Amino acid sequence: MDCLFCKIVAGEIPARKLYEDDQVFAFHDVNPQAPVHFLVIPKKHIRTLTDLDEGDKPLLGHIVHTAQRLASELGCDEGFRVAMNCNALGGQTVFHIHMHVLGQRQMHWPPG
Ligand code: D5M
Repeated sequence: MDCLFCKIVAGEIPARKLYEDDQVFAFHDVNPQAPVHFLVIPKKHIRTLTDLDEGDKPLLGHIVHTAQRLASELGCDEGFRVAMNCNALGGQTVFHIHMHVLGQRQMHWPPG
């Protein structure tokens, strides 16, 4: 499959890995928008949030829990932001769902 993030999971493209288990993979974003900026992705290829089905609910919970745990490990307990961009209008550029986690700077609202 021609998917950048599937290739990262498979080890075909290098990434600065933070965590991996049987379901998820977490790595630093190559273009960080904050002092801490990492991505948590499912190992399973899901193109975008509109492709989720009922059976993906536990996986999404695991992604959120992994994001929170790693944010805490990276010193972000004072505050951090999670974001998932969905489809082109939502700003998604890599079509394998991913949760951005940003921290260690003041966040603002609304995002651009
Ligand atoms: O975000 C896609 C994100 O993926 C964006 O912040 C850059 C990041 N990215 C792209 N290629 C890589 C590699 N090779 N390693 C790490 N991070 C990467 P989106 O929400 O789709 O706009």
